[in-house]
Amino acid sequence: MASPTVNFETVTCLLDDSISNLGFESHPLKIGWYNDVLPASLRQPHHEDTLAVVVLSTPDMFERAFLPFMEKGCCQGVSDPIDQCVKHTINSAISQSFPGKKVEVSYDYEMLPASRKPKFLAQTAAHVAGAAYYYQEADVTDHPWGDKKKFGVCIHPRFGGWFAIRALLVFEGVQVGCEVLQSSPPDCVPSREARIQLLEDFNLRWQDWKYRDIIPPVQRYSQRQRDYFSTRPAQRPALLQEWGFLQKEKGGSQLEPPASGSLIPHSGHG
Ligand code: B12
Repeated sequence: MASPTVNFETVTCLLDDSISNLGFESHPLKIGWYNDVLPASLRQPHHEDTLAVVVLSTPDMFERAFLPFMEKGCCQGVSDPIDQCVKHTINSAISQSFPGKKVEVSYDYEMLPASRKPKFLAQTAAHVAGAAYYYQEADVTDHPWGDKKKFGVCIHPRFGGWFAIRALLVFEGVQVGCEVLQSSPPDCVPSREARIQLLEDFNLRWQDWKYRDIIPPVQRYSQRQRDYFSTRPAQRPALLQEWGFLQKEKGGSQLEPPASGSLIPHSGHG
């Protein structure tokens, strides 16, 4: 069977066939849209017309992909279980949907070895793809924080803050024509007051989940998913064992707590 044509219109349909029922969403973009807002040191080393896709996980990912992945005993070694599950899901989807195509994948938890910078800026990618508005300090007129830096946060039009940005897929050699126009992400937090609230909730008290409810979401993380992500990464293997998803093996657990040299300080985040 001939492989299907991959272009801006078809790429997310093809991908969604394998990953949407597992709690993932995909959004196409052109590399130029991403590179245009970044300094040279953070740009993707691809032609501006190259097709890319940003992949998000939705609240369903935990029950539809992660727990079954653990149940099947697919989690091996020391790296973070969520990261392993996301990688496994995306790699399988690529081989199934784009056989023979060269697709370069960068995950949210990966850093460039030389610069120690993230391999891709997940929030910038989600914004330029029109998937989730990236609210930054600069989006608050006359902000009240002086020189105390506030990290920005993306808000999804349906899930509010109840999602994560997992990967950037670059389809090397697939070019997007100039007829494809970029669309802005929905600005679901338009007022200055709500943006201040959002950035303060995200920076000062993200552990209480409140920033995620800045707009009423269609779905939130389940209690079990919240319990998992509220647990420190080093204690998560013990929690999975308690839930019966990891067997204790002689001489140690099947999964050790993530090594301190792990890729990004909080990989496996939600
Ligand atoms: C390093 C990191 C951290 C660090 C530092 C925080 C930070 N933001 O730098 C620590 C460990 C503290 C951290 C903590 C958390 N993090 Co964190 N983190 C990251 C990570 C890996 C890289 C962020 C980074 O270094 N960016 C580099 C800086 C320089 O980028 P920047 O500030 O966006 O600046 C660029 C833009 O402004 C751009 N730009 C300029 N002009 C314009 C104009 C436009 C229109 C646009 C779009 C862009 C743009 O240019 C700048 C660069 O020059 C990302 C995943 C990733 N790969 O991106 C997750 C990520 C940002 N973290 C995330 C989360 C959820 C958290 C936590 C809540 C923990 C958790 N439960 O997972 C906490 C929140 C803590 C807090 N108070 O901020 C989520 C945010 C999701 C969202 N909805 O936005 C991400 C995206 C991970 C994910 N998989 O979803 N994090």
